[in-house]
Amino acid sequence: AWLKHQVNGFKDKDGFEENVVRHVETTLARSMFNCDEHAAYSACALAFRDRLILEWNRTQQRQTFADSKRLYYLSLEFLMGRALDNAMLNIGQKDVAKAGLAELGFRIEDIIEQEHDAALGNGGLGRLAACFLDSLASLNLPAWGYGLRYRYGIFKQEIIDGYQVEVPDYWLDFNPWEFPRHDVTVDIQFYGHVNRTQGESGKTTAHWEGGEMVRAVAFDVPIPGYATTTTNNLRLWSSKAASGEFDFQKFNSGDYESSVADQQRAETISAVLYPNDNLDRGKELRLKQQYFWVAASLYDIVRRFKKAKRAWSEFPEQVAIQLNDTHPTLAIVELQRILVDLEGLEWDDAWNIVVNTFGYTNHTVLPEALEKWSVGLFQHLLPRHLQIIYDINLFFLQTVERAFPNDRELLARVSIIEESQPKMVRMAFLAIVGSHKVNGVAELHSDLIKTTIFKDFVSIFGPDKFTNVTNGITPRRWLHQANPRLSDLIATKVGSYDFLKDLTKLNKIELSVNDKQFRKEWAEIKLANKVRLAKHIQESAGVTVNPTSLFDVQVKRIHEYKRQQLNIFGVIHRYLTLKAMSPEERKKQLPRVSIFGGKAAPGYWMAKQIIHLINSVGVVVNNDADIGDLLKVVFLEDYNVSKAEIITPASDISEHISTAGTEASGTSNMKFVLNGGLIIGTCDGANIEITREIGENNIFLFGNLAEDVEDLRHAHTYGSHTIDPDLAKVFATIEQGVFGSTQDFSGMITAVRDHGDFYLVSDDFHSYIETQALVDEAYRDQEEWITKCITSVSRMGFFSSDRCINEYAEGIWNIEPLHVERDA
Ligand code: 26W
Repeated sequence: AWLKHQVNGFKDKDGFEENVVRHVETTLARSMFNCDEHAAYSACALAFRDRLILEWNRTQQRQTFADSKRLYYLSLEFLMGRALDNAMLNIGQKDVAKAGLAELGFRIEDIIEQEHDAALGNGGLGRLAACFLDSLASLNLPAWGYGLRYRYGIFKQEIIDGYQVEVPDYWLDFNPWEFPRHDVTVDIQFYGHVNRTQGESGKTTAHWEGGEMVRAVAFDVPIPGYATTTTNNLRLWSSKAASGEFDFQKFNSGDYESSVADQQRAETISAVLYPNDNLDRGKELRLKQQYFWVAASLYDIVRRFKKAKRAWSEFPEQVAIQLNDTHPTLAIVELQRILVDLEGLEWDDAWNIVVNTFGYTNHTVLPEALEKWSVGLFQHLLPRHLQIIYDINLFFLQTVERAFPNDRELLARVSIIEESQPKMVRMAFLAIVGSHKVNGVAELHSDLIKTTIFKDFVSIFGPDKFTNVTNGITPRRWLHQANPRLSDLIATKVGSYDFLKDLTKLNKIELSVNDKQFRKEWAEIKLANKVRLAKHIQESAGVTVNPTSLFDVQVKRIHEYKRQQLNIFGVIHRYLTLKAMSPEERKKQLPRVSIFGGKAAPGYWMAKQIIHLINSVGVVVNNDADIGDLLKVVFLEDYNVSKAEIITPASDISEHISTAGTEASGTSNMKFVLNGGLIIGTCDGANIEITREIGENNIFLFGNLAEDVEDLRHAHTYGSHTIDPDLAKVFATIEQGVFGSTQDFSGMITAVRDHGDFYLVSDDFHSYIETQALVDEAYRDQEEWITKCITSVSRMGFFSSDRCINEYAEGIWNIEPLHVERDA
């Protein structure tokens, strides 16, 4: 059955080698004698790309012929990581490549290492989009991703003297995975003004005129499904000057420089990914990026729909568009504009189509992350869109008024236009009004949006419009690719690799939980993964760690709500406790390595202080002869997808310790447990469902609950606020200068002690320390620990992104898989 759905790959290793050699000699114009590892990677990638593009073509033909409903996933971020390993595994030819490369004198691991990560995303939201693409293709669902082809993805992080330094990530030098489509272009309008004309019927039509044009050029990235021929498409738009805009007049009259400047200004739109995660800065260029990408994508989608010559009313039966957070919300307005202004539909008919087409996923409740754009900026950049937003709002408020007469406060609360100084467009409200379904990304989060930020909309639209789809991760990349030995071991117990297609099959390994040989191999694999990470730590951070220590990992974007400060304060407490012990007592302690990683937004001062403190603590602790192996503190530079593939399988315990109610879901929590690590966490996001699935004996939960957060914050502000005594000692130590400059870390301390402790660091400190002690105790009993790990993995089936995508497909998109049979 597997073979039937296999990509038409290389016949054997000789066939593969032939292709590689041909690419080295022709595409790369080098000789095999002069082929280094990077050239070998390039040729290998090109050889696989050739196979993929043939399947890509067939998939597109099949989908066009079937003429069934398609999903378009609009995301400003796709955090793809590397493509080669994933392509080889998904089409089932890694062994062929390994043998072929060996004959050519290369180790496949070294070749895979040559690839630059495609890092077109910040964190959770971007990586989720990438997992979704893998699942959509693997489930044979007709779907396209649409995004921006940034010239610079997320910055590269360097740690210099303990501080984060940002370096641009120029990754497009050579990217074999994209196909430029110079024939697929759309000219996108900005600025200008609106004119109205009256037709014979008396109907007025709006015309958006003047302004300037920027050209969008499509770049296609093939997305291979696992063990299927389906190869979907990710279309990324790149900006350049529209031909009329590159001023040949200027050029010819010798004003060469300014004509080049125009060109560069157009290219600026897709130049750089905004490095803020969960913070809206309201920059004009960001709004330009959003419209540029949304308008090009919609033009493309509408063009494809029109080819089939159906009635407009059938649009929502052919097209589903999912908005990955509010970043693409303008798509709602743009489709309404196309239908009313350009296609001449009546407002209500058009609006019906729009609402039935869109779904909106919310990924955060943090108020500072909710997008708002000033009315003035809109008026300037997109004058017609602003008018349409005002009309959408007017009709919406009229229906609210009819249902809730005389509730003026309600109208003000739910208005898409915030009547502030200056007036603002609330994008989340627009997204809700313009979609037929709104979903959160974990149960608690979906409940919270219904009872807090979107409460009024639940009364207006009814509860059915709001739903939950708990996030998931692709087991292909996050188990099979990142942890091949564990995947192989699991396969021996499941009887096949079917669990990679249906992750609930993992439950079969629970039958082997007492199998001695199985447990032994399990432990060996974890240790080997830790040895590999220890080597990486040595090479990148220069710290020697003992792989038999407990590896404690917190890797994610640095943010106060994620509470890396709680973790490092806890580490300092551990250090003080160890220092206070007699040498005999110390010998009884369990060695631990605290591993941190993650980027801070360049303008996020507090997050940068946290990084600096972690590094400063590391310098002191790692060089303290009293401590030795008992405690090491490591900050891993430049955390990204490919580093996550090394770190995740090597963790014993990972930290998911956000203030309850702030982390919408988290997805790395799922990755760590799937790789046989346990977690310490708060009752937040998907931690709660992970607990439900794996059992509360297999997770270390601590801290206050989401329902109590508001009262605690209130008490900090209006009552007396006493700091936990152990935490106070930690603060005193920092303030004595034990970790260097006291001034540098004062902001972290005062935030907790003097400024209301918004993230409840002190409130949760004691519970955190106690729970960490339980972790130590549990780890001492290795047999019991391994039982917990195996049991947990066996119960993680629910967290596959395949399950998650199936829920979207049935509950929101109403799309079906397209069956593929290869005619050999
Ligand atoms: C406008 C600035 C901005 C940029 C990015 C605001 C918000 C974002 C993202 C929505 C932040 C984000 O990545 N959220 C994360 O989404 C993941 C996938 O659903 C969740 O697992 C994380 O809990 C959530 O923080």
